Amino acid sequence: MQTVTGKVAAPKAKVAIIVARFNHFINDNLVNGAVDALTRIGQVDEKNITVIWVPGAYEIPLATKVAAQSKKYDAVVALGTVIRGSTAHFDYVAGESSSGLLNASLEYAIPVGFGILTTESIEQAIERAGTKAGNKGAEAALTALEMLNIIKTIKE
Ligand code: INI
Repeated sequence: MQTVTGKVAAPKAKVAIIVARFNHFINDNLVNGAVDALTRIGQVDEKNITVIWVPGAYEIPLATKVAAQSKKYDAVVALGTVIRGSTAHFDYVAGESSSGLLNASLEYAIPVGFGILTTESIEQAIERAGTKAGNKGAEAALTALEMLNIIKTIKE
């Protein structure tokens, strides 16, 4: 029997963090968590991390697709916050963002760490952005690196 598991460290990886400006006071913490996890745990060189700001979560899939198409990055970390209480079109923004990211990931076979918070309230978002429920930006970053290593191993 052979088993494939992914390591997290990817010292040579080039990573794009694509993040929404909407709710940026929360997203700033997701970016900090992602950069910390990429560099401290993933051993990614800080000069190989590019942070790309887009208007909102709805725009993240397009930027992800273009980033993947450019072949400049080995992995993408998508970060944003969609809060149900603040928008009538929560389901559209959250749903389209999520399915658009999956689509880009599958089309270009590039790992996309999904760090878009979808919460009922601002409090829940804060909890997931570096307070009592951890930092989803860091989790998404580590997942992207792990998938990058798994894909590499599968292809070998
Ligand atoms: N964008 C977000 O990232 N989070 C939200 O909660 C949100 N709300 O509440 O509407 C949001 N809307 C903007 C959207 O992502 C687009 O930028 C906008 O519709 C223009 O295309």
